[in-house]
Amino acid sequence: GVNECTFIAVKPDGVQRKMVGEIVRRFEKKGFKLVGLKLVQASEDLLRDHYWSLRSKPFFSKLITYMSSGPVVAMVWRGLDVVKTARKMLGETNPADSLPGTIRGNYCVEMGRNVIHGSDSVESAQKEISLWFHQSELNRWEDCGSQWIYN
Ligand code: DAT
Ligand code: MG
Repeated sequence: GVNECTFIAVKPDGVQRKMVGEIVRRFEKKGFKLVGLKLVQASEDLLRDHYWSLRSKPFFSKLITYMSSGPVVAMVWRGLDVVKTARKMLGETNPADSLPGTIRGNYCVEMGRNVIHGSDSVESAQKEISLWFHQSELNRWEDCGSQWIYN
């Protein structure tokens, strides 16, 4: 629904490559509402919790090293079907399979440096938001543009 939220993170390579502005711009211009944003150096413990479902994969330890190699920009975005739509905006997990126009399709080439994270379901979004943000860090501001985005 309209009140759905998703967790988006610009990964360390995206921060290093100065892609934060471009990524925020895309979500803003789409019509989604920013409800949380911070620059964080994630601990390995946090990242292991975040990627818990992938713990038995062969690339897991490399993934944790990559994700803890520098700060990430953690965000919460809200809007109609934002979880699914954000995944479309990101592209596929493998940048090589991502269509041009998507973030991964436009700006990266390898799975191990794919620039951005987005929750894959409403349930994982809720888990990830509570893992990365305190309730007090989420801002319920009134968006004066919402009447021009929703009818
Ligand atoms: P996504 O980030 O598209 O949700 P995922 O949750 O399956 O993908 O995996 C998390 C991250 O792990 C992904 O962004 C990049 C990395 N990854 C996934 N599959 C991989 C693989 N086969 N080899 C190397 N890295 C992989
Ligand atoms: Mg995932």
